[in-house]
Amino acid sequence: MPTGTTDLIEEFQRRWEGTPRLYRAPGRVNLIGEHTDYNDGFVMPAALEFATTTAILPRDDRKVRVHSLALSETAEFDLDQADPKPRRDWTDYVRGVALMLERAGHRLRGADLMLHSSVPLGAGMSSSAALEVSVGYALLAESGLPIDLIDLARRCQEAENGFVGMRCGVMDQFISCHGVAGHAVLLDCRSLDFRPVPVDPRARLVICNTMVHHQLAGSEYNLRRQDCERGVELLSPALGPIRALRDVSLAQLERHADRLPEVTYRRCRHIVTENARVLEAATALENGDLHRFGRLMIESHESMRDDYQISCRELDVMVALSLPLPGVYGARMTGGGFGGCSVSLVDADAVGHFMKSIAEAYREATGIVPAIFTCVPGSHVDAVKP
Ligand code: GAF
Repeated sequence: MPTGTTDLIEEFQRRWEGTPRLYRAPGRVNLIGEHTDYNDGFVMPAALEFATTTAILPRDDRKVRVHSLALSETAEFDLDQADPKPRRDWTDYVRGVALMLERAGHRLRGADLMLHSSVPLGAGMSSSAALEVSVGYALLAESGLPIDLIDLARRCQEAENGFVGMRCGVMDQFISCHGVAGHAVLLDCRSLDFRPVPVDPRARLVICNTMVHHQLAGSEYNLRRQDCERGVELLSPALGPIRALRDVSLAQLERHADRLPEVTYRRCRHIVTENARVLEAATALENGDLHRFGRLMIESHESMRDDYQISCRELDVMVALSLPLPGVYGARMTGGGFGGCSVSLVDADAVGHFMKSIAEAYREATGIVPAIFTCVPGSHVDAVKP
């Protein structure tokens, strides 16, 4: 498995002729604002240094051949195929992105692609968005087409929604397209206005991978989205025309709680309070108030555990074991939920001790060896310089 760009080029040349160009797109960690993106709300992710790299060489026809190094599998499809159907495997991300770009009017060239990713798969670090964005960017660039990063993020989201069948929001694709090194990004998922927020150098972000991934993640995700839509439907007659939970305040939600079934009310409460937390967290980080930021992370985790019910035992254990350790400002699960990672904000001087202690404590509590690493916020999708 190649790790460097030279290795990837050599692997490509072992399979196909010619010298490919490389494009890399990062995965992400979300600092706060979970499941708010598809409610037109606010999120604050950071791009990771882990990334998916696409090696690409354009062809003279409209065929796409794609090889995944991780899976040692090759697939082939034709850009002219009318109405392609999903195959329910990894190739859907590639075929879905090509399809949505074409439908949006981008006439792509056929190409040979080879994929390599350092984003851990299924760990909630957005390996699928990294794959979509690197493939989409590579196809556009090698077709000689102009690249609008907002449009690319939207087309990649459409590929998930309309082809893969995951009703995700735009956060993951957006941060892969707009990550800023050393910064988190505060994003308004309705207007797509965004503002980079520097991550305070006195603290580090530590990602703790529980190493568990529960199968219900995909189906429960879409159910949460339905719960939110139901909330909007039931609140609308009382609140006037609202488009999304983004338009509801906590006071309004409480005033009209009797219109909602208990579960729907709790789902809505997570979204409404989480939106408020994201905005406050951005201000806290900008003001260097790490204690306040950490407190908001903790409240966010509690809301996901109790109201939105997307945590799991291992994530709760990881967060509970993290919080009492010296130098920890806050911790929470990150990403879609039902497994994956937590993210902790830890004093820079305490990071070494934290990483060792949390690994031991989690292994003792669960019998699972976790993966623990510090995260330096990385940059957005780009061509890899030769
Ligand atoms: C997944 C989705 F892809 C995102 O759009 C977002 O909803 C996230 O879960 C939860 O915040 O990563």
